[in-house]
Amino acid sequence: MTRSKNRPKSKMTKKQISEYTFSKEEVVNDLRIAIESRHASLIGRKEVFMGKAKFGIFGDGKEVAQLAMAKFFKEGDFRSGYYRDQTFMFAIDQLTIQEFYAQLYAHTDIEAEPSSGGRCMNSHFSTRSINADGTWKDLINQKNSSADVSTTSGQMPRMVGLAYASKLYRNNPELFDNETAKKFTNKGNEVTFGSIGNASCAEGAFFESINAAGVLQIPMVCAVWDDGYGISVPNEYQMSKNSVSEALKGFQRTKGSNGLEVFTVDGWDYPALVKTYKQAVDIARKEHVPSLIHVVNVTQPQGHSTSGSHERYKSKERLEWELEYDCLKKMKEWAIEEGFISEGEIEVIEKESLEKVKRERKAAWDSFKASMTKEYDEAMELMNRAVSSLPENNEILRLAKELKKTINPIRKDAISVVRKSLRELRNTNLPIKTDMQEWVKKERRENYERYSSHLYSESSAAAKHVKEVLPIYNANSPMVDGREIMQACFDKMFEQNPLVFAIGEDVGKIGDVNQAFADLQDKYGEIRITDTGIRETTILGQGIGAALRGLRPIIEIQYLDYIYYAITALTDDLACLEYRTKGGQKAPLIIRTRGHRLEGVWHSGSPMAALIHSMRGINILVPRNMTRAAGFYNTMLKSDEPALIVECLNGYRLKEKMPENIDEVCTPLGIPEIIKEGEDVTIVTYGSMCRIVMEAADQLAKIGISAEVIDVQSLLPFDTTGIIKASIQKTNRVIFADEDMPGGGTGYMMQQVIDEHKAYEFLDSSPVCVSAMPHRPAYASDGDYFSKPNTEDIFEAAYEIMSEVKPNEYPELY
Ligand SMILES: Cc1ncc(C[n+]2csc(CCOP(=O)(O)OP(=O)(O)O)c2C)c(N)n1
Ligand SMILES: [Mg+2]
Repeated sequence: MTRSKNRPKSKMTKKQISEYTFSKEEVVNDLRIAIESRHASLIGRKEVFMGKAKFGIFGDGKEVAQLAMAKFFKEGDFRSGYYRDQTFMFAIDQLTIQEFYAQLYAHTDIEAEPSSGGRCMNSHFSTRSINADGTWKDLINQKNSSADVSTTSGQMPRMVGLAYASKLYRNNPELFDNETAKKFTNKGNEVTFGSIGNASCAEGAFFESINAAGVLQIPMVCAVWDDGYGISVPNEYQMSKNSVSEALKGFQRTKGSNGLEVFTVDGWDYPALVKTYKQAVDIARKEHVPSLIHVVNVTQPQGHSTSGSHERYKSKERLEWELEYDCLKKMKEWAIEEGFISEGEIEVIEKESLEKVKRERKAAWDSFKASMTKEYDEAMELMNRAVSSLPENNEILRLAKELKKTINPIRKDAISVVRKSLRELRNTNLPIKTDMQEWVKKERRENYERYSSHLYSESSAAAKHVKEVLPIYNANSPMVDGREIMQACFDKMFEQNPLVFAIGEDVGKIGDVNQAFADLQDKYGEIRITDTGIRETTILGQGIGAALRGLRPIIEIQYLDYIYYAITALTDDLACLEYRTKGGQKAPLIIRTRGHRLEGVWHSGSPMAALIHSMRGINILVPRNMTRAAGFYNTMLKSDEPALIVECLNGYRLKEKMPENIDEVCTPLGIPEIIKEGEDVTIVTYGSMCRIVMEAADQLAKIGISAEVIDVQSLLPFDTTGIIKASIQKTNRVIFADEDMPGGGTGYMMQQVIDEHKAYEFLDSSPVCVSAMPHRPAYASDGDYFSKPNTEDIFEAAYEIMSEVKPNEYPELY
């Protein structure tokens, strides 16, 4: 291979120089992919400016590096990347140009747009891991991409987890012949390929992930596409030393230490990129050592996205440099110089590629338009009939005309006019009214499927299908500490299912801070019950990635208050995973934590509303004791959905009777339990508050007030059978009580019961919420008493209601 004098010197470091022989066919094919990808970007931007798509973000300028990345990506491997990776997806044959455009237009059919069924902005890539019935595909036989998120660095924690799964599969001998594992792994040889933008490396999740990868020693090869900017902000504002690889030098592994391989290579230097990737992937696959490949001098020919133009923030010199160092230009020059291709041949490829991209774009647009035609035609027909049925109504005529002249009508246009027309038909009994009503109902159903399905699993393994199994006790069932119930439950899980593993701060050697995993590391090995660093985001990421690859993680967040450190991974990634892929991926991850009452500002939080409203898509379970908690773990393990299980911090030393069937007990989701029957007032609560409410109920009973106490048990899903409404039908009065702030968890419960379940019709008194003070709880017992709801508060809330009903019997207390 000769080097031209004119071409700048490669940035490859010495260690990167290893042999790789290119074939003509390979180079020509790569060039063709890159050229097609560039045309796809250029035409994509025009589509947005023509108003056919709402927003566009493209991978131009990063084509060549992605060809190199794709070259070493094998079946079973995973990608965790971001919106610049279209060329990679084309090169691994997991995205067609037509599909690329289908996503730009938001085509809702997964056959047309398999990444997200039209739910995600363009350039959010993913492959489908699960079949229509919710069962796993053989991921070991396909090339996989986990589902992108828009948030910069959101892909990083999951990247760690996907790579961590290979480590678990390689190091746990019990999984070598496991039938399930065979769908996901060949002895842990799979590599996870990542990508991130230079500016996004300034995020905490990036540094946490790099550190975790270096500590864990996992097969993760992460590229940084460095175009010098994050939208308009240059590197000097983003990164120490202006360079992520410079900043990360201390992470470079050395003899006898862990860490990463850190490479730097130019984004226009095709052979150097290929060699670098070869080396990094070889190391990852063989040794399970991670790499960071800092791909520098990358360009962005069209600027960041369709939202602006880069002329506003790039200097003339920079723009000129970008033209000169455009990776396509450089790759072509190299290929000609090396004799792989002639200029004439390139011209032919350019022409053919442009034609192909235009063809595929048109096919995507035609198919997108056709998917709307049925609704439009149906609505138009209904409107025409409405016009003739009610000729004197000018509004219907106006709406019909409006629909008729809409250019490129979308579903909203069709449905909106029919809904508005129904208002005009309200006083008639015309057949068109019934037909329109039926049509709107049908549309609601179909559009629910298009835009709102798959928030939770829709398979036969959905958590809601797991049946309740009650605990069985015998005459000799011992009373034990709550933590022993948990320990017995986990012991059985590890024994019975080799795919189960647990990680978290202090869960390994000491068996968690409350010892529910005590002795289990000794019994099942360090690979099954593992200590981690203090890094909640990547603990979550380890769980998500491993669950995406068929394992059954139980990951622990040491205290509920610390969950905020993992909130982005929870809300942006896990909670919307099944939704944003329209049922294409799932991560049945169990998140274990403990919360509610204990001591002080950061150790007794119960921010349930914050979680309920940021984590739709994850089940949120709040057992009042450890037996119910064990039942939830068993339920979730039988299901294919993720859950957050919040154990009661003050429950580990309380005595409970050990069930005989601890490995079988299943607490059902969405089914509250009436823990005390009563007639006068229903008190709805959960978690540690159950004991306080029960104490108050006993005290109320002494003065003749009969409270019915209901433990909600699961907040998401919430009372799916109407038990609370039925109780209110009996008592006609209700109190919602929890430890969250005012308007938080209680506000949510009240909305569910009064608004959603329509229990207001049975109420004879105003519903009452008892919650904590609107600040974090103060320290020590008095801090708890004056910050959180206590027995007296509950007693008095119920008393006050009854005092309004029977003032003579219950005169005001004070
Ligand atoms: C958490 C978060 N913050 C901000 C944004 C808005 N945003 C989207 S892309 C982007 C710039 C990213 O730059 P870089 O990482 O260098 O990637 P590039 O687009 O240059 O390839 C920003 C600020 C976001 N999507 N997510
Ligand atoms: Mg950038």
